[in-house]
Formats: sequence, C-alpha cells, structure tokens
Amino acid sequence: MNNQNIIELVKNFWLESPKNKMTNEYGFAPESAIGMPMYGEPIIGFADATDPYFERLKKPEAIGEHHNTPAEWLPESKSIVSYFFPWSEDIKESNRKDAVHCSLEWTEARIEGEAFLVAVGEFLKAEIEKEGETSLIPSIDKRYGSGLYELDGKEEAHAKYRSNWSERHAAYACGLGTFGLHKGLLTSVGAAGRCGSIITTLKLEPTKRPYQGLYDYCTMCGDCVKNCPPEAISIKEGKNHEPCFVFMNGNRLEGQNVFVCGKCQVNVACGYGIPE
Ligand code: B12
Repeated sequence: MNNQNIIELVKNFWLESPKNKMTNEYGFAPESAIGMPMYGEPIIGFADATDPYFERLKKPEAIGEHHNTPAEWLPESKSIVSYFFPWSEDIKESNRKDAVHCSLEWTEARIEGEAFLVAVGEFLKAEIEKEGETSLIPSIDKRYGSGLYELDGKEEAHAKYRSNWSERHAAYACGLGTFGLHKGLLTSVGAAGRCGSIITTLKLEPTKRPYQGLYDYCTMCGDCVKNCPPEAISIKEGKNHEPCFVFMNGNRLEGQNVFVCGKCQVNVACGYGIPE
C-alpha cells in the first residue's frame, strides 16, 4: 500500500460514506440541514515518524514536553497520515450570515464532523491492518488529552490549550499547510475545515513540505482580526487563546460541551485557499 492508495481510500470514503451527511443527531441544526454534506474534498499528506520536527514540538515555545512523538504513541511507527477536510459550501455559508453568533449547522458539524474524522481514521486503520501493519488514532487513544479537560487527573499529561497530539502541527509536518495569524491551519483548500491523523507502522513516502516558515501561507491581511468577536487576534500580538476560549464557552448551548465560533475561518481571504 502506497501514498496514492491511501489518498484514494480517503477520497472514496469521503465520497461514499453516509457519515459525511448531516443527520442532526445532536439536534442543533434546523431540519433543513439533514442530509447536508459536511465536508468538501480532502487533502492528504504524509510525514516520517522519525522527522526531527516532532521532537522540536517538545520545546515549551512550540507545544511542550507533554507533546508525544509518534514513537511515544506507537513504538514501531514509521509514518503519519494527516487529512484536512474543508467544510462544504453549505456549512461555510451558514456561518457567514451572522458576524457574532455561530450558525447551528456549524455547531452540529463540529460534533458530527469530528465523528466523521474518527471514522476516516478507523477505516484507514482497518485497511492498513489488511497489510499486516498496525496504526493508532491519537485523538481517540486513552492517553489523549485535548488541553481543554483534565486527563486522568494528571496535570503533567497536558497543558492548558495544548494537546498532547496537535492535529495542526501534524498537518504542518505532513506538508498540508502552515499556520495563519488566526492560528488555524491554512491549506491549499483554505483554513475553514478540520483535520485528523493516524500514526502507522506502514512505511510511506513523506510529503515534501512546500514551505519553511510557520506562517508562510498567511499574508497577515487582518481579515480574521476584524471578524473575531472577542477581539482575540491582532496583527501585532497574534492570537490569544484565552479570550477565544471564553467567548466560545459563552456560545455553548445549555448543558452542552460544544465550543464553537469559527468567525476567523469565514469571510476571510484564506477561506478557500492560500491568499495571494
Ligand atoms: C485546545 C484547542 C483549542 C483552544 C486553543 C486553540 C489553538 N490554536 O491551539 C481553543 C479552545 C481556543 C480552540 C479554538 C478553536 N478551535 Co480548536 N482545538 C484545540 C485542540 C484540541 C488542541 C490545540 C493545541 O494543542 N494547540 C497547541 C498550541 C501550542 O497551538 P498554537 O498556540 O496555535 O501553536 C503555535 C505554537 O506551536 C507556535 N510554534 C510552533 N512551532 C514553533 C517553534 C518555535 C521555535 C516557536 C517560537 C513557536 C512555534 O506556532 C503555532 C502557531 O502560532 C485542537 C485539536 C488537536 N488535538 O490538535 C483543536 C483545533 C486546533 N481547533 C480547531 C477549530 C476548528 C477551532 C475553532 C475554529 C472552533 C470551532 N470549532 O468553531 C476555534 C478557533 C481556532 C483558532 N483560531 O485558534 C481545529 C483547527 C482546524 C484548522 N483549520 O486549523 C482543530 C485542529 C480541531 C480539528 N480536529 O480540526 N481550540
């Protein structure tokens, strides 16, 4: 199994899986959103598990010591597969209409869309197993910490807003894109979307990263600065996670742990691709 096979598997899954259609299982979206495709065509990239980039993420200025290397997740690992799924036009459009409140379609897609990413990982894992190789999906591993909740009560296992497996940093390593001023991953299909990854013992060819700097794809145009309801982003200071989180927390619907906003990903120059 090679890179091209993996790319085709992921794209076919995206095309054929009913899981990419909103069911409104969590009841956030209007009835009219049932059946709405959540994601557009994905991009997929690969990295070598021994890429020194992962070791560098342990530096406090990058993420921190608690960020696990691929080998710490899966000792015999050889490669990382990262996938970025841009939101469908319907989902993006829904969140463009109101400058402050997050759309209900975006809210529902935050949950169902994450379940879809897990399904992609599980599907790939099963396909790779047919080749006699193993894989691990960090985001559903019992050791995973998002940086938003306590992990088994062990503080050292994670740090505030810093996961022990950062999907954007994995995507950066896999050549999928750079960071933007808004700190989202900025890709050839834009910044509005979500990403996931698996770590595998299968040997795959690493994607050559077409950039060198952390923010190479960002023009610092300031669209996200203007859009951010809690004013968490500035050209001079970059993005501050605390007001972003506090605002998203306030957006939560009663009794639900769904943190949403996404205004830095719509009505921006990087909404569809790398800005000129
Ligand atoms: C914690 C978290 C948050 C926090 C913090 C956000 C953040 N940027 O880290 C809060 C609650 C605020 C948040 C908000 C949102 N989130 Co969030 N979040 C996460 C989570 C669980 C972990 C993120 C993490 O670990 N960050 C680590 C820190 C270190 O990242 P950072 O500060 O941005 O990174 C900087 C440093 O590392 C530095 N750096 C890197 N290398 C080096 C080296 C040197 C030498 C130096 C000096 C610096 C340096 O540069 C980076 C960029 O500035 C991830 C899922 C995952 N496991 O990855 C989703 C994730 C980042 N979130 C996501 C989304 C979509 C959102 C929201 C849009 C909410 C929504 N669903 O509507 C908002 C806004 C995002 C934004 N603009 O930042 C997506 C992002 C998709 C994308 N296009 O990039 C992710 C990847 C989830 C997913 N599976 O797709 N989120």
